[in-house]
Amino acid sequence: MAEVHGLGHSRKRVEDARFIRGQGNYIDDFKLPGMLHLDIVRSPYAHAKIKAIHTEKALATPGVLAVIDGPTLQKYNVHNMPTLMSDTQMVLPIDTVKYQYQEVAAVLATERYTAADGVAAVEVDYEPLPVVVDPFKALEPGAPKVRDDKESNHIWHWEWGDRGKADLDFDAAEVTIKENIYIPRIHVSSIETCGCVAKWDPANTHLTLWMTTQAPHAIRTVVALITGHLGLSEEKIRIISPDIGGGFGGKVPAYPGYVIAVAASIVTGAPVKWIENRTENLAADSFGRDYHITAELAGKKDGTLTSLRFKTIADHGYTDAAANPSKFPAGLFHICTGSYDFKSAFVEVDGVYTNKPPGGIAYRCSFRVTEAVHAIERMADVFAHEIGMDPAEFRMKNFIKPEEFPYKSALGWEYDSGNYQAALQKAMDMIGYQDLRKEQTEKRARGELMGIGISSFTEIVGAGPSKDFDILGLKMFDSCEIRVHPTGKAIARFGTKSQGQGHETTYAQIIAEELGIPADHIKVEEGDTDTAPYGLGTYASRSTPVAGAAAAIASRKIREKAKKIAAHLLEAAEEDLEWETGRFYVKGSPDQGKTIQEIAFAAYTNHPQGMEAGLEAVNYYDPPNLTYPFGSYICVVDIDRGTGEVKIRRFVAVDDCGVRINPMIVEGQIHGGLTMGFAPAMMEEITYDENGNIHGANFMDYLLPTAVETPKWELGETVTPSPHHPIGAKGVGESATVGAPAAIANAVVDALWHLGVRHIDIPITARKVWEVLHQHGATSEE
Ligand code: MCN
Ligand code: CUM
Repeated sequence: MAEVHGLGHSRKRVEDARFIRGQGNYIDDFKLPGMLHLDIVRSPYAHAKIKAIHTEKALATPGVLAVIDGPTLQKYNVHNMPTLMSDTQMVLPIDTVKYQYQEVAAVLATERYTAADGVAAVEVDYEPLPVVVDPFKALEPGAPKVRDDKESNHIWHWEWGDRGKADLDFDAAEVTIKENIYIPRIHVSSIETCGCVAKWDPANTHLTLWMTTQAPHAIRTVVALITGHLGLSEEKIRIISPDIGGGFGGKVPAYPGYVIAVAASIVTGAPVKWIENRTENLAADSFGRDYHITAELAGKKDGTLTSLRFKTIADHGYTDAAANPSKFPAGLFHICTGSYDFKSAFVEVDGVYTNKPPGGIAYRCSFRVTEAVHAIERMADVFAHEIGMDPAEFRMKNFIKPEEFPYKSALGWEYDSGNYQAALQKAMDMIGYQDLRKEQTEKRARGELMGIGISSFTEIVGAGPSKDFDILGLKMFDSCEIRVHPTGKAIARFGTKSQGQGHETTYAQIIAEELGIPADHIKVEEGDTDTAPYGLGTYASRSTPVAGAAAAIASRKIREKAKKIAAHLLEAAEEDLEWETGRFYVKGSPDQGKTIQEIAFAAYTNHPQGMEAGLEAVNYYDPPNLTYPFGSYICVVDIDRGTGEVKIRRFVAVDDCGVRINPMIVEGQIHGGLTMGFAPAMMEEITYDENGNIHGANFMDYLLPTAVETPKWELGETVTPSPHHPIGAKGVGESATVGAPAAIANAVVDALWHLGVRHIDIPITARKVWEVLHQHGATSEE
């Protein structure tokens, strides 16, 4: 039967969990008195029956206290948990495993190394079952069934748009193009892996759970809902997300390890720590992408686009654990009309079960937007080349025009604001586009391969609007609570959770701007559910659009009250007061005024009779719309005909995220984001053999770019404020990851189009390019 690779449970494996990082308050460093450690036995098979788990040797290992398996958890009915898409995920299996590296059992021990030794000593008898890893094969009649509890491997069908109208526009089109575009499975590689410390206090029946989560409140509610029957109600659960060392979406879902640690702490009464190593992180946690898209565009010979049809097969692994808003099983994939004015559009997506780990968005992308952007931006280039038009001119012709905003897209989104022409023009000026085209023509005549690729993307970030957005029923608003202390200093707490985005700086700046309290007098706190106001957390670049807005609104509420106090102190009517940053003064007599610090002191020492003392406010912000950041990226590549190596010579990125709160942080976000766009475009990919053995479960096989491979980024900006956001800001955290891959892929195909190449799937490795060159008889020897 299936040949499998050994999983190598060893001490070495535990040491691998540590990776270079800076100082901080990380789970990996947590030590509590009497703390126990968990390590996990994982399946070498992608699909197998568990016939027996032999624990004798493990239990005889000094320091090993217990081996926990599925049936143990079943007694408390916590062997399964709901996914964010209301599917079922095993915490530990009762009898069958569904993917390689799936949790089979957990070993509890006094030391981390002892737990690993215990794992190595557990023997499991498996009976391998037929495996299906290809989602197309999974849909064929007679394919091995991944889930016994489901009718078939088909999870759901979702469609959006007007099929009839799109079909008519395709029938009437002068030009139609069609490509198959695969966006491979990839995995985030945060500096810290996932982990937790669960501490059950039996005397007070109270659980504290320090965990690497991007959404602490949502986790608290979910834990309360699934453990309510055990008496663990929500006020007895405190989730604290300390420094989590990067999230990138991978720390949104709940993983079995968290649940097992909680169960183990409740049973033993001791604190229990679980932390993954690098391989577990890569092989078992939520993945990103894995979309097989058949994309079609229709238009006229003069380059006018008319219609779009995208059909997608989405590989979800063995359970649908996509971190999507409930209403949108394929996320916001229907932003795929991008920056262009289409008359009609129709998209359909089918979700499929396979013997792979679950997941379905996590990788710096707000709900399938990268897949949408990659497909439309690749297709825009194919269309332009097909009709012999310059790809920049083609984009300029089809862009939604600045005066058309707010713009209702063919798939129903209302884009808030944009000026796509300005961003592309700026990128073209920065890179010297016309000269590069001239150079390309000359080089082509000499047989040299040079390409220029453009990506003019539109993002969609900032969920809520709560009318359309919820996760497991929890509405996607977000929150800010500000308390101004008597001495004019303040603390501000948020329902979001920074993972390295610098919220401590930028939130303080928003409040400073609104209230005139210096930013370094404002303490920003997130991630502790006992103190922070309820919020849905940080992902999908929603913090600035939603919690950032809440910070501005809460500040303005404080200003309202401050005005009343100032009027009282100045013995003036409120209407006669003017605000300048940090101070109210009497109209016409600017020297008669009170600073926010004086007002704050009075709020506690001399507030008007009949008014509540104190100076604080909270806002739960439900955005009226999403924000639509955008940008134009241009990439120049040179390709070696001998080796197929692609060298990125230049990469210009012009981003527009509306008003920038902190330009340095925004640039940092774009630098990191571009590198995370470059990575899957050129290097990262997780594949499986037909038996479900993973290729890419360590950093020897899963290639991450370092400073050596990463190109030099050249940044530019335009500023088109969001009309509905209180300070005109849009999100930016993911834009560059979303926009970059298409620019790189377009540049490579642009270099090869004259040879007859229309499309290359990412990652664009030297080997792949060499093979393409060879197929077209175009390597240096041919
Ligand atoms: N910002 C700004 N002006 C704007 C927009 C944003 O100054 N107009 C600032 C913000 O105030 C914030 C930062 O830029 O400090 C990012 O803001 P935003 O776009 O609102 O995104 P979030 O804070 O919600 O961060 C989430 C986003 C996502 S979803 C992923 S994935 C990702 C990313 O951020 N993960 C990251 N960037 C990351 N950066 C680091 N270091 N680590 C991660 O895990
Ligand atoms: Cu989907 S990666 Mo970010 O949204 O945490």
